[in-house]
Amino acid sequence: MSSSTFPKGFLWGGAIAANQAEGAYLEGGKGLTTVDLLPTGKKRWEVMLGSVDSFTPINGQMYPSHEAIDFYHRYKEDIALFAEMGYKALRVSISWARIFPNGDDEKPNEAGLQFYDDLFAELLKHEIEPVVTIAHFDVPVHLVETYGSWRNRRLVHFFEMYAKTIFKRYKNKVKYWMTFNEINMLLHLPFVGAGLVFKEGDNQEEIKYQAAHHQLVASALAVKACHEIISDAKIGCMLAAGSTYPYTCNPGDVLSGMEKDRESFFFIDVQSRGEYPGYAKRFFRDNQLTIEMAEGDEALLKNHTVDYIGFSYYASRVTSTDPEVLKNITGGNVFGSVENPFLEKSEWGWTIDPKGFRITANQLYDRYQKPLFVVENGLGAVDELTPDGEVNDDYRINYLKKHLVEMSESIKDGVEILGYTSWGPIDIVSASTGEMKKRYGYIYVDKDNEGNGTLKRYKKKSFHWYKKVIETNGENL
Ligand code: BGP
Repeated sequence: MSSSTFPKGFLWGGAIAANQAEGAYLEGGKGLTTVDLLPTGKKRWEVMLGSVDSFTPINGQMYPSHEAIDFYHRYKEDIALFAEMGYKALRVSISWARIFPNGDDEKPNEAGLQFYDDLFAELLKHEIEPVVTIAHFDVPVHLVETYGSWRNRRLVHFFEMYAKTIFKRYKNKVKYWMTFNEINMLLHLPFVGAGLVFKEGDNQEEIKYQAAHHQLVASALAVKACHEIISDAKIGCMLAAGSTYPYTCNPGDVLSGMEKDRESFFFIDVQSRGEYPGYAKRFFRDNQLTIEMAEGDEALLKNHTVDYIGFSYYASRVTSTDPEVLKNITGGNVFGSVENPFLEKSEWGWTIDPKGFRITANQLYDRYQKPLFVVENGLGAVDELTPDGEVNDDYRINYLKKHLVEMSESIKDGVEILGYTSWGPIDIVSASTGEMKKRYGYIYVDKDNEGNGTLKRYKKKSFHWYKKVIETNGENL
């Protein structure tokens, strides 16, 4: 019997985020978070870009994260389905505002702590490892309104307090942690990545990199605390990854591709190598950005680097120096990528590039020489539930199969990968659109964009396919 490429103990599973799955947005003592203020439609993008400094009144309006798919009440049923698929791991995030409703509370909210205690216990009952994201785009609104969110250094202290609280509470249950989800998203969607709301006259670039510095320091403090409190834990960073291809072999395009990748690598260079790279210092100089750093920050960053590199992969990117080429930027992506004429796209215009997955994994491993963890990958698509409750999502099986083949090629290349938690193992709210229509799951949830539906769960065709993949440890893809 041919042995599988995937190592024994490979962490097969799925990934969700509190704000996209839980619902119960004000239940159990939870405070409002930034994501609770995101409507659907055009306004969503304006808010995500940090360009809206007043929010439509929240009470009485139902926003996508308010109910989501009610995972808060249904997690036992959903975890039983994940266990039926044979999951070894489930990536979830803790909602900061369930633990500290205002973010700067003197004491944590016990009901919030208890909820995740029960959730992790349920996972462990099914022998599923919790893989926990400490911050997945949801900042307590009070921290935005009172301190200006991550532009304010006070956030470092509040985050450290939050991280230490959950490490102490869950140290016997959770051994895999990561700090900020897609930390590089801060540059592109500043409200989503860091709760930033810009005012008239703000130097937005400087505020974004100052907020980034605060998050990088907070991340290092969390790494330090995690190693002190949970000696056998692994704590990582998390990057929205995807290698950038030059549109032509014109050296200008190649240089542009390198610089585009460095926009994202900057965060991981600091979190994994422990210092600001020279190109970042040049960028600050060339753009007259003054980043305030406190005494001791450099030593902190140097001494508390991450154990692994977590990343999401959805697509590769393309850049060019030709203004004509730059005119056809693909829709729906924040990285300003131009169309790749060699590749297909999803219904939301996201490039589909399985080989890019192997390129990206090799590039990250070559750069950091630390274990990788694929904590997001998947296909958002419009699924059709037939009258007899079937969803024949061969297109999703096809997408995932091709990506898993390339991931196995990466492992054959010598890339060490801890696990693969595909994004949205169950249909949840889409981050960019706030809609249910963009479905990723192996499990269909009966809820539409308007919030109608029974919330009933249905196993899609891909449910049975992925179950087999896990059963055979990826042997017959
Ligand atoms: C990443 C986020 C996830 C998830 C994913 C898919 O940026 O980390 O939260 O949403 O994108 O994106 P979308 O839901 O917009 O299709």
